[in-house]
Amino acid sequence: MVNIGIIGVGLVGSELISQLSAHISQNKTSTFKVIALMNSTKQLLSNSSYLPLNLSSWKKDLNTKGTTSNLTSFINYLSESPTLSVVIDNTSSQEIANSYPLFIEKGLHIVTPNKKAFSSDLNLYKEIKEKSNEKKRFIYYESTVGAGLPVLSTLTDLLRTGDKVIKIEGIFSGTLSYIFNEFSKLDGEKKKFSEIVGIAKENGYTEPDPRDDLNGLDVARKVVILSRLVGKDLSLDTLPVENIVPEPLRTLNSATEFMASLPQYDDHFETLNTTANKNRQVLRYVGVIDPIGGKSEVKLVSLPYSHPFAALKGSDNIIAFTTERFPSPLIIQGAGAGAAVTAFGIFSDLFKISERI
Ligand code: NHO
Repeated sequence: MVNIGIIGVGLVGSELISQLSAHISQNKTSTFKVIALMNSTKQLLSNSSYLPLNLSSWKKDLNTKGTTSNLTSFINYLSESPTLSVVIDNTSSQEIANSYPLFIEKGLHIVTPNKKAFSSDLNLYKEIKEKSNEKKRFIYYESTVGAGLPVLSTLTDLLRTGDKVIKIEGIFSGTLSYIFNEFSKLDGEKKKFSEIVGIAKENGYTEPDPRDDLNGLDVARKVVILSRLVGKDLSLDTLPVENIVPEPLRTLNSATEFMASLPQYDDHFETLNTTANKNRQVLRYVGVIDPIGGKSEVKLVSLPYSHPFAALKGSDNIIAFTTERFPSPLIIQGAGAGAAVTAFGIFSDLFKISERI
């Protein structure tokens, strides 16, 4: 049996519980057992026999029977379980990420879509990698890049079989993919930049404040994660990142003020787009990992209409690996945002761990 504790039961965590619940009810031989849940205010632990929680009433049970969240007691409960346990961190909390070395010390395996541990302090990253090797504990974080797309697993396979990565380029943000796929095209209906950002926000594709997408930090974190996996000590503070939020709008107090002021900059974005279109090019927001030249960066670029990134649709991600074995790049493309595909990535990581322990 694999005992599972889930920290973070928001959009992604709730979807993961639905996918787990469906799997467990359809597979009599399933080895997964959810024994503990936690959000920022409450936690629900099973009893001392580590019986599975009832996944059809978890929301109500967490609210009515849950006790005040306490990370120490949650982790101790999991680590004292008679079978090996996996903790799934579905938060975006730096505090939880900082505790991964402790989780590993306590004998837990980790699965997470939380980018913080792998893209913040380099020392934390190194400590986690060293401790997990030393203690033989697995830490899988496929969903941090490209949601459920097999990006990290593909890169890991290329590297461990001896391939040499020359460059990785991609459109890593579902939100920015949507915005530029809609805004920058050669044919079809043309909309204003602010209008498209507004539609993306209304449909829930953006962060509550779209500046958190347009500032490039989310893409930068993904570039740092991939660079570190390739073996480069890249950090957010040394990576060049093009923040496309117009400078005067960066200090506005609220998302509402930002959205109200964005139309003043429609002409700026329109000029960029028209210049690109004149050369039969389109605008795309890309991340580049350049382990050899050391020129990793995140930026808005103009790409020829024939480029694979130019034909992207909706909020899809695309990642191109150029390596010694794949001089014509190996390309991974597909839905890279949303709870269903993110939870799928987490769930498949869970399967990988369960097959190895
Ligand atoms: P929510 O809905 O805010 O839920 C967070 C949960 O964590 C809540 O239950 C909260 O109470 C709990 N929590 C927070 N701090 C806590 C603490 N200290 N202790 C205990 N519990 C705590 O967040 P989401 O949306 O469910 O996201 C969860 C994680 O998945 C985050 O790390 C996020 O970055 C990551 N993630 C989410 C998505 C998504 O679809 N929402 C994606 C990828 C990764 O592919 C997705 C995507 O859209 C990517 C991106 N926006 C793009 O490409 O454009």
